[in-house]
Amino acid sequence: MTERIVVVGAALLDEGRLLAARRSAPPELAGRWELPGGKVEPGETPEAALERELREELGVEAEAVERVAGEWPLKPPYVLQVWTARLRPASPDPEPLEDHDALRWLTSGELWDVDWLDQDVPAVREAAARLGA
Ligand code: 9L3
Ligand code: MG
Repeated sequence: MTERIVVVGAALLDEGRLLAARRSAPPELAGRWELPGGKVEPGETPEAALERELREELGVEAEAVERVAGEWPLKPPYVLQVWTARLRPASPDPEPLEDHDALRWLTSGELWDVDWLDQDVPAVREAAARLGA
């Protein structure tokens, strides 16, 4: 079985800050912080998946902006890819609707104040370059 399934994560940027989301499930990931997102469904583009996941998880209308170079292994067969994203002008503010129990907008100086999932650390480091960090 060599098929890989892409999980998209969003580096959602607003006013020079990056959104971090604290997972509430599953138990082994609960309490750790991530770039919100989820699995790309068959026939879906990664950008569309990202926008759908952000709508479902956070209630926002977001737009994928650009791919962050790199790809990071998750539990097989999953791999993590990251896009920067921004809120569309009329978007509601993000709220933790499902899968998360807290959100934080981090400035570049606060980026490492949260306990990121190990898998997300290299992606956050890359995305941080977009914050001027
Ligand atoms: N995952 C890791 N980092 C992320 C995301 C969005 C997801 N930034 C991992 C957690 C799960 C799997 O990928 O094991 C699928 O994610 P989800 O559909 O449970 O969000
Ligand atoms: Mg998710």
